[in-house]
Amino acid sequence: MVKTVKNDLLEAGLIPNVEKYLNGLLSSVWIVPQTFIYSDASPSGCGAWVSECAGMKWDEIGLSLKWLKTPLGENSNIMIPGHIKARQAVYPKSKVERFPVPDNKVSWMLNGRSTALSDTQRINSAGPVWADPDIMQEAGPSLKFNCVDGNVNRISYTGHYECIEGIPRNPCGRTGLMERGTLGKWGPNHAADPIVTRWKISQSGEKVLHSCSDKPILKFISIRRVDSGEWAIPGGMVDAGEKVSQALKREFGEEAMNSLALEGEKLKAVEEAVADLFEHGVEVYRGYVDDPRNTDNAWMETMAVNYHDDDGNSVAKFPLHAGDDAAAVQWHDVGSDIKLYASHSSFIQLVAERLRAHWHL
Ligand code: RP5
Repeated sequence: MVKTVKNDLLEAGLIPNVEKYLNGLLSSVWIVPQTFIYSDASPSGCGAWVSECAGMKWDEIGLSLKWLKTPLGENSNIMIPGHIKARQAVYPKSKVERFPVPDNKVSWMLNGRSTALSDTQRINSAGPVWADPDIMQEAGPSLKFNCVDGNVNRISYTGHYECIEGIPRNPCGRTGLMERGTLGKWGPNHAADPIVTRWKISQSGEKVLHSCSDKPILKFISIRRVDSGEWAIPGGMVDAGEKVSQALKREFGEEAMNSLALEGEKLKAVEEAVADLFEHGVEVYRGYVDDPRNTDNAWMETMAVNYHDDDGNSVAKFPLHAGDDAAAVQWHDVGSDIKLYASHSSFIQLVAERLRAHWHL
């Protein structure tokens, strides 16, 4: 069975290193840069999922295997876990419980269920102002998906997504919860994640090498989120009509340098420092985010960009002050044991790979 699917994929010219993934690296649902999303639990469960797909045409299988692009290219071995935090039992900031979705029921191809909300459970349905209207109601307004709708970008980095009776469907499959949740938009919600890095330097001015990997240790700027208390990249939503490059700068300024509380000369100095640093970024990821707020009909996507200060002359001197929805801000060693929000750990791993820095052993 595995062979059948594998051959289909290879014939379609889609998965050059499929062998590796089918032979042991799979666990749960993964987004593999430049390769695919695969819905399965484990190498041993792989056969079960593949059996259920046996006999399906490539197009049908393609509904649960989706292509994503990252600039790191297909030589990257890094797999970005998709759809694990987006299935956590209790929906954030609520008492609503998701219907449990085991790994082999994530795919829309297979029968499964999600929790339908009652009126009292509905989260954010009556607002706030930046949120979409309720399109679930019979006479509800219709929105235009898979395109730029007014000044709202409803195009997904993952490609064309399905809409069933006008309601968009999560391209990574079932989450156990219907509707929009606390996200503002039905369908993709676009964010921008600036990953600001520098090397860890010893007192004598040398790069600090990790004692086991012998690779230099990177540091990155992280914020503690007010909502979940988790450490995260200082990213945020791209506003309607805003360019991603602007959102990257704005979010970093607001969350890591508290620019919203500054004015006059101080604000100007911060804006100039951020503008200088953000002149030369390298995109490391664009695509789906495994965010705990995701639902069957609304999900996070992001573009993550690395701004690396190689000689430590600019970023290291930044006056960091937490602001907006950040409770704290600090430099963290890449590869340390802190757990990061959503898929952020995978984005940091992409940066570590790019800069040949130490990552977890
Ligand atoms: C994550 O949520 C993105 O990666 C980004 O960091 C963040 C944006 O949401 P807010 O911080 O604006 O809540 O999925």
